[in-house]
Amino acid sequence: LHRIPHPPRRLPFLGDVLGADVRTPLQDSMRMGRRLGPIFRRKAFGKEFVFVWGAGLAADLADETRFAKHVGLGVANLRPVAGDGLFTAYNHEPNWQLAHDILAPGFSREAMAGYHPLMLDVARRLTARWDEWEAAGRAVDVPGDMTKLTLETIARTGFGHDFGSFERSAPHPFVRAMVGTLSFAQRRNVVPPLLTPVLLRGAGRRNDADMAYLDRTVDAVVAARRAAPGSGGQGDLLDRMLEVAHPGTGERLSPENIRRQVITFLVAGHETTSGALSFALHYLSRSPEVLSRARAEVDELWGAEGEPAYEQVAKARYLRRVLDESLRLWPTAPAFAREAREDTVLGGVHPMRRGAWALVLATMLHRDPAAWGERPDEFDPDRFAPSAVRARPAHVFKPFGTGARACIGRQFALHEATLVLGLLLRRYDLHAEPGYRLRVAERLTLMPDGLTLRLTRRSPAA
Ligand code: MNH
Repeated sequence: LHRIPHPPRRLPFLGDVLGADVRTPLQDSMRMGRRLGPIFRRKAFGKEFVFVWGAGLAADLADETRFAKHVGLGVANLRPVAGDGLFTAYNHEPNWQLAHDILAPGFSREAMAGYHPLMLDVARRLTARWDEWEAAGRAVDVPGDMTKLTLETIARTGFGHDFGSFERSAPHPFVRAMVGTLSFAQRRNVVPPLLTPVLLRGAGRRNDADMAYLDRTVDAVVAARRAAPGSGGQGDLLDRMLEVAHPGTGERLSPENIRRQVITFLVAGHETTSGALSFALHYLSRSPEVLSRARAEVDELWGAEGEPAYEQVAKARYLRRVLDESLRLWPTAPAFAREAREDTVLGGVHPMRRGAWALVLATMLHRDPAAWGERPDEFDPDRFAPSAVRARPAHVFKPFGTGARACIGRQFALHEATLVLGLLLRRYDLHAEPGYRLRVAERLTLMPDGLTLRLTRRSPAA
């Protein structure tokens, strides 16, 4: 451990909290990482965490024979909400493999093609709303509206449920409860456990109320489906949860586990995609050349009118690079933890005991000059041109995590986000607010804070 640097001034008991802000633990860690290098330690309240962001070390941690997902920190703090749902399950919990095998076919190409018309329908609701805002000359609330879009998308495609987000002016209470529990889980990382009952008492009570609200909402969604089996059309995620037995063992998910899975998918299935779309719109609004290239591609592939078919979405390669580049700079799930399966030596230098773990800072890994060159902070989608990708080492782009526990919804998110970005570019010119400087809000996930854009309808024959 002595080989791993840490900040110079440490306070007794409190640790490395000088200059730290409880609202931005991730961005504080990025600053520390810039000073201390590719692996560093950070201590808070008697607990010490190891952070890794160097390309070589992160690639070593991606070795699935020696390392696995670690359920710790923010992820562990979500256990009261998400239990042994897919995201928060411990590797050894039997419900992980069971649910993974039952749900994975829900993300196959065929399943995705089935979701496509519903995704289009939700996108239409967004543009109907943005048309009104445009006509009124008002700026749109980008993260707010992207959250409406992605929540409706996962709720309708996965669970046949309509939250009616676009018919509301305020966020749906489900979103407020979700943001509450995510923020609470993050704050529990930065408050000493012994003081949590005192410092977070009021917040703890609100959190209990938020969790109860999430449970009630989900129970109602499940009850509605049980009352009307088959209403999920050609079989959605909820049908799989309720009706599909494990292909090998014949085992099924328990009602309590289904509850945890529904919460998991409703939350994991929209919060990060919303952030990804929002960051991409921010960069597009500030990069006219990128925008016109992406738009030209969409015009050519999808035509000026009408809706793209399922297969046409993945063909928008340049637009996909825009999205990848946004996820490089601001991976909206900004860190993930890896633990040693057995005693091992990280990078041939740092001994780790079985069970020891480190946090991979994806935001910094994605800016390591060793992999990304001398100007890693610049937005440049051509970094994802095939030749550039081939020239880079493996395991340096990890917005969806790594290994067996990587994101199950990756294709879902990429399809949805590419589709929506394309539709928006085709329809509107985006005007950044002149005074806006990107601020990143943290609640375990990342979101551009206070981002608004003005729109004008594109002239049809542009
Ligand atoms: Mn998703 C796991 C990022 C969209 C459902 N997701 C992960 C992990 C990352 C991640 C990183 C791994 C975390 C860890 O190692 O601890 N996810 C994203 C991002 C987007 C995203 C950046 C959008 C952009 N995720 C989605 C969508 C869904 C989803 C959409 C569902 C429809 N993600 C999950 C689930 C897991 C997960 C479920 C847990 C998988 C497992 O452990 O088996």
